[in-house]
Amino acid sequence: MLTLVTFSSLWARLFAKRETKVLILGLDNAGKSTILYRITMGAVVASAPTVGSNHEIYEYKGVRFGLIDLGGQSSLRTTWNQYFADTAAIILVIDSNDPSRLSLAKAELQKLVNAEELGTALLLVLANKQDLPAAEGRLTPAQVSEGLGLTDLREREWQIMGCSALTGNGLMEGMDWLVTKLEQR
Ligand SMILES: Nc1nc2c(ncn2[C@@H]2O[C@H](COP(=O)(O)OP(=O)(O)O)[C@@H](O)[C@H]2O)c(=O)[nH]1
Ligand SMILES: [Mg+2]
Repeated sequence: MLTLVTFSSLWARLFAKRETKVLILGLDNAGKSTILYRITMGAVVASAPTVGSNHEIYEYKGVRFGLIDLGGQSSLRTTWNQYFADTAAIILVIDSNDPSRLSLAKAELQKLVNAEELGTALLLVLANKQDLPAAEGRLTPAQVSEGLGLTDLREREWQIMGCSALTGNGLMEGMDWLVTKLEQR
């Protein structure tokens, strides 16, 4: 009996579907943790600023995603590269309602696209907080794209999607793009 149990757990480990590693990155307060839990639990989960990382497994359209949300405060951003190996995709979350820090986000994006350890990882940019009123300064996805200089990116497959972690709008469209692109690889 004991051998049987041991054998079956070994079997499970050998044949468990490999995780497709996705890093959720962005400045602090962009909405990374809210997006992680909206996607994986379908709900808004109140979260304190992330120290370290949150790791969730999420099965979607046959892909076993390992979603890793890393803390975005400046002291933590320097540790991001420890997670780069074997990354299939990066979800870069932007606070569309924080235009004054868009250039800082662009600088972080430049570091990401120049990081050799990231290889050919896909880049999904989520222009988050689209539920907030444009009249009060919230940028459109096109404005976020322009501010980040996305069209200047060479040799990286990218997509930008407007979304709201509060309503859920746009998030699954982003995941669909990832699944489609991963299937082509
Ligand atoms: N209005 C609005 N607020 C959001 C949205 N996403 C996140 N927030 C809020 O932004 C704050 C920071 O979110 P959090 O997920 O902790 O950001 P993180 O530091 O990137 O992990 C929280 O108060 C969230 O409730 C969104 O789509 N719309
Ligand atoms: Mg967080």
